[in-house]
Amino acid sequence: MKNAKNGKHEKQKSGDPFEPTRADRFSFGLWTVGNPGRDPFGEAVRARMEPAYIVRKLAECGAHGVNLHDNDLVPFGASAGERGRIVGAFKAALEDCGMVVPMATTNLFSHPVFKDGAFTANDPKVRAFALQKSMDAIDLGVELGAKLYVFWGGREGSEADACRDPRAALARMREALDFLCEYVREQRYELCFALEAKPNEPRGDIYLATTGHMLHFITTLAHPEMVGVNPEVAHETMAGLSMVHGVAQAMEAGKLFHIDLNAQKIGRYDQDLRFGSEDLKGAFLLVRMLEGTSGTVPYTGPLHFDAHAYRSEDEQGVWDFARGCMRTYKILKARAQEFDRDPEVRGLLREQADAELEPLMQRYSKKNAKALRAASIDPDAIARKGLGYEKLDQLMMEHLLGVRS
Ligand code: DIG
Ligand code: MN
Ligand code: MN
Repeated sequence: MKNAKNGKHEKQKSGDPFEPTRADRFSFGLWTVGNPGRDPFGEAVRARMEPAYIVRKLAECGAHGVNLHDNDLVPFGASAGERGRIVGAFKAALEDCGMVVPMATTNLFSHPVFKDGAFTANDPKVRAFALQKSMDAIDLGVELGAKLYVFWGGREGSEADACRDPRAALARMREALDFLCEYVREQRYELCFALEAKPNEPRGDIYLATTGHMLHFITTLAHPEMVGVNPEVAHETMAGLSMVHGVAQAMEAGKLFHIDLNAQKIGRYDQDLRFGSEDLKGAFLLVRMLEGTSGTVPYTGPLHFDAHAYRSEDEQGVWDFARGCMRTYKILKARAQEFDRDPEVRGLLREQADAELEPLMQRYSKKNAKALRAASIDPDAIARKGLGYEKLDQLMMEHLLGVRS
């Protein structure tokens, strides 16, 4: 497996167009493939895997990077000596396998101290502890080469909503993020933040529930230029929203700093399923937008699968899951390229241009308003015209189903 050139592990070229390569920028969190299968109704079904082992196996699968929460690597309360030894072994595995750490984050949800939240907790000592832990975890992420830092406020929420005014929660979240932005600037770290929304679970309601909420919240921060979003398929779907529309708004705002890819059935708990394994049309349209196959500017950040194997699986099933995430992404990318090259599709998508009307609407002026009001528009004629979307969607389905290329 070793490449003579630099001793790094290179994928054997199998000729399979859907085999992942480093260039695909696929990443997995230690907690994803390392998920032992524990759930609220049952114990772990898989043994714990050492981080260095996960790095080697992900490299074999063709991944580019591995992400982590601080405590995925360094146990809570580990001594400085233990931290040094653990981080050293992890760095050696990364170096040996030619893997990188695109993103890091803090576990602000497992330890009971965070039972009322972290940055938004009513107890100032909890909020202070969350900042201490986050600064340490940011140091670790930067030491491992991360350029992105995710904040998922898993416990930032409520059940008994009289416990705090939600506006106080927002103010505390802003205080914490502004503080940590200043920390990163003072340390001269090359690091951006990405905020991840989720509507509920583990809290009855989580503040800043969707990517749309986050996009507004970012505008209220002291350093909004340092902060973007990390939308997750399952979380937007849990909120009953379109992931594609949320990601589109983030891209349009220049705020898609990271993305959590997985799959989800609507109306369920956070399933974090293998990418593309539910809502295949949604996954296709998401990949189409991320890859810009219709001619739009593509997303160039990490493609992170925040997902885990079914509890039914053994370790082999975990690697089947990881390969499935990446293969499905690459297959959908190829299908989207074919779809946007299809002459019939392009004909249906050709923009209805109107050289007279459009300039009048693009900028207000008295002259434009007068001309617009004078324009002759026949609403009944327009209403009678079909738009061909049935044909367009059927063509998309046929590309997806592989009967049209
Ligand atoms: C869950 O969707 C969250 C946490 O796993 C982590 O903080 C974040 C990073 O992808 N996603
Ligand atoms: Mn999730
Ligand atoms: Mn996530």
